[in-house]
Amino acid sequence: MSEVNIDNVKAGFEKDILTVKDLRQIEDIRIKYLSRNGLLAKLFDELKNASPDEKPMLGKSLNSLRNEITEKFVSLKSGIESASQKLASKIDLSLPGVERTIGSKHLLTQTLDEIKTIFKGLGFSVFEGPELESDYNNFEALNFPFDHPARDMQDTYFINKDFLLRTHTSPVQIRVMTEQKPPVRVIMPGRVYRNEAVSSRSYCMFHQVEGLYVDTDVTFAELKGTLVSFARLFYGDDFKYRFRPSFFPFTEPSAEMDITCFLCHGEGCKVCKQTGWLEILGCGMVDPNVFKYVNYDPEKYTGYAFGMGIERTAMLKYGIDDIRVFFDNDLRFLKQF
Ligand code: 2U9
Repeated sequence: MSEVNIDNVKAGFEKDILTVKDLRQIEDIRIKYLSRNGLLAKLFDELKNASPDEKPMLGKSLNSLRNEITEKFVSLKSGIESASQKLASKIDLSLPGVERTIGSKHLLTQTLDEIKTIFKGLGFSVFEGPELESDYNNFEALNFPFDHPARDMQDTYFINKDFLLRTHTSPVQIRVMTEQKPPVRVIMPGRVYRNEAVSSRSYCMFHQVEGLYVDTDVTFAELKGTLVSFARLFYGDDFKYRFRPSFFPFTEPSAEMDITCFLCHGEGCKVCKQTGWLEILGCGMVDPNVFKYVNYDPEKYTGYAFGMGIERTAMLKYGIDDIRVFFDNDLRFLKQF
């Protein structure tokens, strides 16, 4: 035994008591230093081996270390005991618990979830792509002419000459077709950006979900069947529908799908602007030019595509008349859904 051991035990004890927080840790300290097999007992045991010259001095040092450790231990223990008694007396176990408010999914997420579930049931898988896109994927490969107005800074947020914030989710279709050979049957949901004046009808950022099916012998009749099935599952059975001819650079022929207004049932009201019809989505057969950009043989494959705005879809279904409410974070709106 040597003075060093006494010093080590003393230093170890001083360090250990700094982190003690509760009665369980206090008991650990007692066992480590003061119990029958503790460090102090070990030091006393080793006293036997000391030389007769050293013994009296070492015995004295050990006794004073034991007294010091015991005193500090007792005062630390009583301090912790009285602190925990005080805390216990402050807690009123008869009080009712604090009620936690539980959040819910944003209406846009709920709407998108519903759309995804329906299309998954119709055999589509879900694919997502980046919001920052190349001009090539967003415009060029989608058959947009170089002088198309959407390519103007007025309508598109350009990052530089070659990159931009995507204006639709259609570039994801280009990515899917570049990576996979037909058959492909996918929907692509996501955020898109347009440099437009903010109003009750338009916002600089919104969400779309687009769909694409490419295989041999895909027809417009299949496009109609799929979209009517979707509309029946999403909007219910009580409507008539029509497909109106339209134009998109990436589809030919193109159409817009209308259903009879579910507020006035086709009679004419404020929501359908007295027309009796609501436009719910755009669609068409993929333009063969687009297939050339992704190395699909336009002689072998045909495909259909469609797209809808998620805000617009939710607005139609729930009779919301201002797109800005989706982004205001006003709980009076959000809590209704
Ligand atoms: C590829 C080929 C075809 C996607 C399509 C629409 C029609 C459409 C609008 C609905 C409202 C966008 O949110 S909105 O402003 N979209 O009407 N989208 S066909 O067609 C594609 C896409 C990619 C390669």
